Amino acid sequence: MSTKATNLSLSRVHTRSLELQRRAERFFPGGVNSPVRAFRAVGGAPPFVERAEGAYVVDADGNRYIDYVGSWGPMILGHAFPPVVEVIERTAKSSASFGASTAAEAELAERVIQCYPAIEKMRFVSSGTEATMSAIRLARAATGRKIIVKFEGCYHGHADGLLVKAGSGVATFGIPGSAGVPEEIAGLTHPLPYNDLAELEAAFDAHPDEIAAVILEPVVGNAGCIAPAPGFLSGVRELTRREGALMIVDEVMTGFRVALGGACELYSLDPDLVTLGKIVGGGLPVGVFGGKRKYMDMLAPLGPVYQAGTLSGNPLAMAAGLATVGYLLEHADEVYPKLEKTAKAIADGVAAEAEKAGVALRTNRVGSMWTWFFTDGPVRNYDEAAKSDTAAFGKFHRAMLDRGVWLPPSQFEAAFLGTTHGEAEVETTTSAAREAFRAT
Ligand code: KE4
Repeated sequence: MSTKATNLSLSRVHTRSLELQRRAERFFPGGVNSPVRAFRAVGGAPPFVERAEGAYVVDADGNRYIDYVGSWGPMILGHAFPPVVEVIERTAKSSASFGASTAAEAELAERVIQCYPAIEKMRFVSSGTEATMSAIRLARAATGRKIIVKFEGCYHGHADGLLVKAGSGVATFGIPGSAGVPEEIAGLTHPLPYNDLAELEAAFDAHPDEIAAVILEPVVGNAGCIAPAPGFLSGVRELTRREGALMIVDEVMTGFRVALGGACELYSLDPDLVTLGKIVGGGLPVGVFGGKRKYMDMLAPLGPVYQAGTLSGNPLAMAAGLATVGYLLEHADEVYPKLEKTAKAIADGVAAEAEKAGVALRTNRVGSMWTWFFTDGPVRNYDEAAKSDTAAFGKFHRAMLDRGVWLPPSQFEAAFLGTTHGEAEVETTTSAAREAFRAT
């Protein structure tokens, strides 16, 4: 597949994707295995992807797109990164899974801990949801407390207690939480406004010795991208330490993304527990929860907190993660400056086109994750993000898709790019935006 800039043709056919969507709807609710893929927030039928390479995906009708979803974060080195492809092919020849320990688990763990000094011990799981769910259980066991504080618009996966005022698909569909979560469970989760330390302090005052943990996205991606206000993260650390609650930093999205050591490196954080996912698996299902040894050693078989997983530490996933994290470790000095340069050019380039077209757009970006909010005000928390004109975003999304640019299909998601995005993609994306703003 050539990597030359994609054409801006509007005559995109989606016949095959429509057929596949109709068939998929016979098997899966909404025809999808994860709600946000249904494109409900932006309208139109979702293209079905057939293959991808580098910065490009190709759909079932042969249409090419510059990809800014990147599997929702994992594809930081581009699709079909040759070392990842090669190691998966090679590893698969020795079987895909044993249900027994392998050397590869410790090899990847060593590299994760090299990037995350806050992690003294860890455990692999198969998704970000499992990682955060397990970290919460550990925090409750370690403190003997029940209440969990999260922040509105943050999404930490779909474990019952974390679907309260969550972001991502929950925000996309405008639902306060999820049906099926008993109020006895939802009531133990207290959602607060992001970037508001006074509200957090008030929560601790109202619930002395009752809050087990505060879990947060250190850079929000699931309300769209929202950066921490200066002092917010250190304030959370100070308050949790003072009040005997654990600080759980959910880096499933930001880990290895905003820096090699994620937000922990970028903001010099020392949390009690960290969760990881996405990039750490190189596109295969991997989640991590880890942190201080005194908490992690409470896990079975050493301690009383049970947690397990059939495919935890899966050999293929370990191999893909090792190839990805190993490459990032070795080439960080060139990878992260390149990502920063390209992301800045794209985010600012589109914002400039919006300004020329008189479209109200607010760009929030941290490294190579960003969101264009269709609003003229600042976006520092979920309430402000929710003021965005989601209809305008939907029109923009479709106009960009028709011009070969695949953005995350929701105003309340972050866009991502990888090391294979370059000047050609900056040019095409900016030109497509110029036309899209004119057309919508
Ligand atoms: P998974 O269970 O989807 O692997 O991870 C849950 C999760 C936990 N924490 C953070 C900060 C996350 O961003 C996620 C998952 N992110 C979404 C995208 N916003 C996954 C995409 C989807 O749900 O299809």
